[in-house]
Amino acid sequence: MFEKYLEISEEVQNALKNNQPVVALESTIISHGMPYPQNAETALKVESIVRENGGIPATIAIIGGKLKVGLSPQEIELLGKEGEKVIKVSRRDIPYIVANKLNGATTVASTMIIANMAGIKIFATGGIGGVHRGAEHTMDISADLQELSNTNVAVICAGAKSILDLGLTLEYLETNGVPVLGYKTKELPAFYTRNSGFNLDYAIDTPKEFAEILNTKWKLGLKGGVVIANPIPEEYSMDNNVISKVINDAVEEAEKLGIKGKASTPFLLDKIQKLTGGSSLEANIKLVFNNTKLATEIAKELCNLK
Ligand code: PSU
Ligand code: MN
Repeated sequence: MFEKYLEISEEVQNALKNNQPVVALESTIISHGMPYPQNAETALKVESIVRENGGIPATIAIIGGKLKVGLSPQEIELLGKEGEKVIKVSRRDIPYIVANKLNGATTVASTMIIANMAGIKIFATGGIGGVHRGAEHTMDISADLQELSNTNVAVICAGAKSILDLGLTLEYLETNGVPVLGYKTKELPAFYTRNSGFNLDYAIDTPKEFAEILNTKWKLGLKGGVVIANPIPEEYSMDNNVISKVINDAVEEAEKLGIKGKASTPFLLDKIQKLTGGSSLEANIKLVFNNTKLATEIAKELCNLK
């Protein structure tokens, strides 16, 4: 059915066939999450981190209407260079972009969908979308959360930025039956910082234990994803007061300008990077590397269980 729209690179196909660990990677983070050239450089470095740790990277995007799993360095460079000109694609955007043979940068939600079609279970990124502050009025809730409740892919992230209402995000995930598991922590990390003040139920100490939980969930037929929350390494974490102030200013400005819908998250990310003079970008890059390494380790353990 969907196969005619899907294009999996030969390397990724072979890896999947031979039960080798494959790690999915998203492309909205490239086109809309970071400035050029750091975006493309980071995406390429992330791929090499997967390889160094014994896995095969599968960066996902829509290119000329094809759901592509495993991009060439040229395609990654294109997504980085074109930046905001590449359409940000979440679940609802896929049909239009594919039917019109366009390029699209995939969010966590749409990357999960395509990874699942390809048979990839582990996906590394920076942060997930969530329930936005003020969502009780705007109803701005990322489609990422809905996808996590439906699609069997684990997302390794550094929690979520406090551009979101982290408490409501956790409530939403709980309602939808999505496990949120901390790596060696019982506190939801807040992306730039290791702490958020919100408790998690379970701290998991090893990649093997994560793999066992994932395997169990899916063997039981409990559909949906898992959020694996991996705190930013201490040495790269930002000062909580500094980053909270910047985020508050960014959220206030977005409200003043009436930024809404899919433009909201990219606007806030860009504003934060500008207001911190690049130090947040550095933290962002480092935490993505950290998540990539953990994701690869979990992918390896999951292969061992099969
Ligand atoms: N949060 C980040 N960096 C990102 C994103 C979120 O810290 O790059 C991107 C991801 O692709 C995520 C998307 O899936 O933004 C969420 O967008 P929205 O809130 O419009 O669903
Ligand atoms: Mn939204």
